[in-house]
Parts: sequence; structure tokens; C-alpha cells
Amino acid sequence: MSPYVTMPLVFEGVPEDQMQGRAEAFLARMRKRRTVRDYSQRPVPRELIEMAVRVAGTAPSGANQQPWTFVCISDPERKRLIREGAEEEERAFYAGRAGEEWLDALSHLGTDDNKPFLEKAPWLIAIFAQRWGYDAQGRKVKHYYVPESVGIATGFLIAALHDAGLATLTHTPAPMNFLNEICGRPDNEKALILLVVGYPADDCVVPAIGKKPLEEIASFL
Ligand code: IYR
Repeated sequence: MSPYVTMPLVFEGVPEDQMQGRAEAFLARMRKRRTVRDYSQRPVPRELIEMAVRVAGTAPSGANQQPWTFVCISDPERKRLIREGAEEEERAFYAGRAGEEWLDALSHLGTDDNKPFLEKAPWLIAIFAQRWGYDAQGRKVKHYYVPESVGIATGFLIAALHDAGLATLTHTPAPMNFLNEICGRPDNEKALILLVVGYPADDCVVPAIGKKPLEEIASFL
């Protein structure tokens, strides 16, 4: 058991007359985020990636266990291996494993088993969930609300990268076990998401899709 130790909250509020404007500006910025599948090879400095991962690391998590590992990959050989592993899974997916209903749900996104962005984009971030951890004595420590925590941190990461002027793709080849070996991660970690990061290609197009309006995603009681 750890003791309950407190400190004063440093709460940086926003003046009331600026709150609505701030909220609107943030929405306008976030609305401009698009998932990008066609990348330029323009390099992205490592410092930008580091900063965004630091933002992800501020996310709330079950018991503050921070059960995530972000493996940031720019090494071309590793990217090649990841593409190879992902495309193998995707070939099986598109050739039948997905089933007709799933492929039908995806059809408007124009995706297929060819994943050139996994080599072209300057960075891949493999996001691992630590299903359990270890204490200082090497004993297993149970982790709580792991998918929720890692999902929230990934949302922070995507928002931070977008805000820094970078494009992302949330890629989830399934299963992703091949990532453990390529990324050198132990068995207690499970790859949840492979985030592709970079600049869009000059002639990049995206699916003509939109987001649901407030009335469809919220109710107020
Ligand atoms: N992982 C596959 C298929 C795919 C699945 C969903 I759900 C998407 O929103 C998009 C793609 C792929 O990346 O092609």
C-alpha cells in the first residue's frame, strides 16, 4: 500500500468571457483533422514526436498506472518489416477473414491490403497496452482499465500530432502480434494501434465523409 499524499491543485482556468471562444476555436481546429492514407516522405523531426508522446503521457489512467508504451519507429528496415507483417494480415483480412458485412462497412473508405504508407511515412508509433506490470521486486502487478486508458492516451496523442501540424492514420492490422518482435516488446504488452505519422502527399485525397452532428451523438437529460 502506498500512502495517500496530497499537494495543492494548480488549476489554470480560463477567464469566463473567453471560455466559449476557446471552446469554439478548439472545435474548429479538431474539425480539420482527417485520417490520411497517402504520405509525403518529408522528414519529421524526432523532437515533435517526443513532444506529442509527452502529451499522450499526461492522459488519465486506471490507478494512474500509465499502462502504455509508445514505440516510435523511423528506421527504414523496421518499417519494411512492419509493412511486411501488416500486409500479410491484411491480405488474409481482405481475402475473406473480414467477411462480407465488414468489407461492406469499409467500402466507402477505399482501403485495401496494400499499405505503402507503412514505409513512406517518416514515423510509425506502435502503441502497446501493458496488460500487467512488474513491481521493483519483479512481481506481477495487475493493471486496471487498460484498453480505456490506452485509448484515452492515444486520443491525446492524435490530437497533439494534429495540433503540431502533422497528419495521422490509426491503423489496426489484426492480429498485431508481429509487432512485439519487431519492436522488442515483452509478452505482457499487447499492440493496440499502429499510428502512422507524417505530412500528407501533395496530391492526397481523402474519402468524402463527415462527422455526425451533436444531436446524433449526445443527449442532455
Ligand atoms: N485494418 C484494415 C481494415 C480496416 C478496418 C477498419 I474497422 C477501418 O476503419 C479501416 C480499415 C485496413 O487497415 O485496411
